[in-house]
Amino acid sequence: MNRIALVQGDITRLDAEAIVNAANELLLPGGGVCGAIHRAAGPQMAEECTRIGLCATGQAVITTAGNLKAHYVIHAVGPVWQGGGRNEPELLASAYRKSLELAVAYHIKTIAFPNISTGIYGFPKEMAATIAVNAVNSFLSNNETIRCITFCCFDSDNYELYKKLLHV
Ligand code: AR6
Repeated sequence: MNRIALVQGDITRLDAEAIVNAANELLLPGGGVCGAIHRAAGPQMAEECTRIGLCATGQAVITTAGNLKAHYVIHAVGPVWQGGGRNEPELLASAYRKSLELAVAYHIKTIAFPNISTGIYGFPKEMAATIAVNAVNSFLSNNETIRCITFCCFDSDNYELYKKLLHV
C-alpha cells in the first residue's frame, strides 16, 4: 500500500492529524509557511512555542494546533543553506526523521510536511526534495503505524520535482 501522498496547496487547510512547520530555532512566528501556520493556529500555539523556547537545527518539537484542523503542529527546524559544506543535507534529513519520530511517539497516523528549508532558508529545491523523499521512504520501511505522509508543495517547482520523484 502506498503511504505517501502529494498535494499542491496551503498546508494549513489539510486534514492531517499533524502538520509540520518549517520553523526557526527560536520557534518564533516568522514568514513563509511558519507565518501562515501561526496565523491560522492563533496565539495559544505561539505561547506553547515560547514555553518550549528553543529547538536546534535538525530537531523537532510538538505543540497543539490551536484553531487549525490538525490536532498537532510539529515544529521542525531545517538548516539555512550555506553552500552545502555545513552538514546541511544531513540536518535536513534529520528534521524529517525527528518529526516522524515525534509523530510515532504521539500515536499520530497522518502527517503533512511542507518543503522544509526551500523558501527563506534557500536550500536547493531538487536536492531538498530527494533528501525528503529518501528520509520518508527509509522511515516508512521500518514503521508500521503511520498511515499516510503527505508532501504539501506550495510552489509549482517543488510540486513538479516531487511528482517526478514519487512517480505520480
Ligand atoms: N503551505 C505550504 N507550503 C508553504 C506555504 C503554505 N501556506 N507557504 C509557503 N510554503 P519557508 P524555510 C512553502 O520560507 O525555507 C520562516 O520565517 C514555500 O514555498 O516557509 O524552511 C521560519 O520562521 C517553501 O517551499 O521555510 C524560519 O525563520 C516551503 O514552504 C524560516 O522561514 C518552505 O519555505 C524557515 O525557512
